[in-house]
Amino acid sequence: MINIKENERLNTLNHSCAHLLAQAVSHLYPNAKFWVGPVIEEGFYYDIDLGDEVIKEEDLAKIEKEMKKISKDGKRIVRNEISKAEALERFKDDPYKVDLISRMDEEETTISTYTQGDFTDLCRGPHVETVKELKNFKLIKHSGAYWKNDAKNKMLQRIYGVCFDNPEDLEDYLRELQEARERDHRKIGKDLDIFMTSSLIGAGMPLWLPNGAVIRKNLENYIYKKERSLGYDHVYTPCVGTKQLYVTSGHWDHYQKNMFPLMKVDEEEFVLRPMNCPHHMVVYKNKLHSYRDLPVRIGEFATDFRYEASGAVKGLERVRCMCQNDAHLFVRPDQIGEEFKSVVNLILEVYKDFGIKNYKFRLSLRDPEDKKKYFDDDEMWNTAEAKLREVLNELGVEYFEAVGEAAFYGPKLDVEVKPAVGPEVTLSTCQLDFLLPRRFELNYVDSDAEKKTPVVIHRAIFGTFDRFTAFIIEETKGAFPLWLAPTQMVIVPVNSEIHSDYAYQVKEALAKEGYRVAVDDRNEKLGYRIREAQLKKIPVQIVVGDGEIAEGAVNIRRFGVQGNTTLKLEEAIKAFKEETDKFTC
Ligand code: TSB
Ligand code: ZN
Repeated sequence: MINIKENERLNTLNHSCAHLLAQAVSHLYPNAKFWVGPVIEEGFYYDIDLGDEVIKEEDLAKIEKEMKKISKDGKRIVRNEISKAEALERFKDDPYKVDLISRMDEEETTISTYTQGDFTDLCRGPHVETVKELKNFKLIKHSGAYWKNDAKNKMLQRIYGVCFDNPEDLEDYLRELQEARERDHRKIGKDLDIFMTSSLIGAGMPLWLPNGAVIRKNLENYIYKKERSLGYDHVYTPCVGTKQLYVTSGHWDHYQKNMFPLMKVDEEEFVLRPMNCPHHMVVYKNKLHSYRDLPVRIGEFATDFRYEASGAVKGLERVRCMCQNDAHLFVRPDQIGEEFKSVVNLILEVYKDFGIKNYKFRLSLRDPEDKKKYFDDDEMWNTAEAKLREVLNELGVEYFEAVGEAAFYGPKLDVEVKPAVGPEVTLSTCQLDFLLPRRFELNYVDSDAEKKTPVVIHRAIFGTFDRFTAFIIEETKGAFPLWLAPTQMVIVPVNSEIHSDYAYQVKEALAKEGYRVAVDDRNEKLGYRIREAQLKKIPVQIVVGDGEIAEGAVNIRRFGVQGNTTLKLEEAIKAFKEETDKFTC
């Protein structure tokens, strides 16, 4: 979908349309007060204080109608420049504008306002010439939004919209938007009973329902098998740690704003862990290590808790309670390149297995100016960043660099993907760290019998099971591959009375091989039952009738594939196993 914010013309158009929206709202709600109305990737929004009024779905049509009326009227949009003092005087009755003006740069001697008919707003511009140009718009949705994104502040009404130059572009965009909404993992997750949320549990704390749990378990098995074959050892560690643990790791100083607050138990202070690295450092330290033992690879499917703003949490994609597919690799300095390469190759292999094609590698580097955010050791940063670049170039992997996006302990390679709705997110990550092993005083005995400090590579291939599942739901639109689908096959006897026994025999044979199979022997028409299985996106539908019984066979239809094939039951099982064994354990 087009990024409206980054297209100059559409940016101006949408910005102007935000003013048109505000003007219409000012007509319909005379007490309305306006906060900000920025352009975003998907169009624009305006945050409005309507006192106690809450915008409802049906209000949007009413506001759109008023916008159309103003647009037809065709007033010019006039820019004026006034001094900061004048602006403060002019808007003195509007606390929101006073707040904005007061925070403007002292050097900003002139402030611009834009007026169209009876409506004036503060704005840097630019805008279109007349409101007549604002014809092809649509108000998309509304929500509550805390003033300045702070839950302690008043809840404002946010109205979203979008505007184009011509009706065709608007129509195309709305169609794409509809498709994206259909693909949204929150919708599919609900329709297919994958996960739920409950205010009683809390924002950002999704519950994985049985169907979701099957997917997750299979993802765990899949990656566990791969990691075992690469020499990883898996551990289980608690999802709390003492405050001291996180003081030692440096998270307490650098990551506290992302952490849940302290808990006091007796005289000890604990935190819910936001990351597992400190625990894994302690595991490494439990044993003496020789240079010959390295790399030591400690993996865990580990639950973490992070503070995410309530407005930022999103389905399974951005949660407050997550499970990382985490590992910390303890390597000698001379092993960094090989091990980093092995992680990148694992990422590439996994993405290939899942058919993920649209992703970008991002090499996140520190901002050398930002001494507060990053551990201060120029040599460490320069060496680490150079090493990662070197390996990426050697592998011929395409990537872009992002300054100021590194973790506080080192540079990292992230994989960025675009969800159906909303901005890009990171899935996989691989991070180099020279700091944590020093903080925990880790060592290994080198070939010269000297104690040396290992380097740590943090890596999460799926990122979290939560985010990866969200992404896979959107990639597949809920039509999961056979090995991953919650219900893999449904057996439909042609006639429930006559063919059910055989259907259950087939089910038993498949279940014995580990497949998740259901029988649909309801007293409904065959076509209806097949259609319903298709609607549920079940990968395999098996029809059995007289012919199949006589031959010991099954008639197979695949989701999204035209036609069907008949195979002997043993042959069918062999074919299914060939397809799924690679992914299962
Ligand atoms: C890889 N210490 C490292 C670890 O060893 C670490 O925690 N890295 S992280 O902060 O980047 O998190 C790992 C992955 O978790 C990210 O790449 C991202 O895919 C996922 N993730 C981060 N925050 C959230 C969240 N709020 N909801 C869901 N997944 C998240
Ligand atoms: Zn880590």
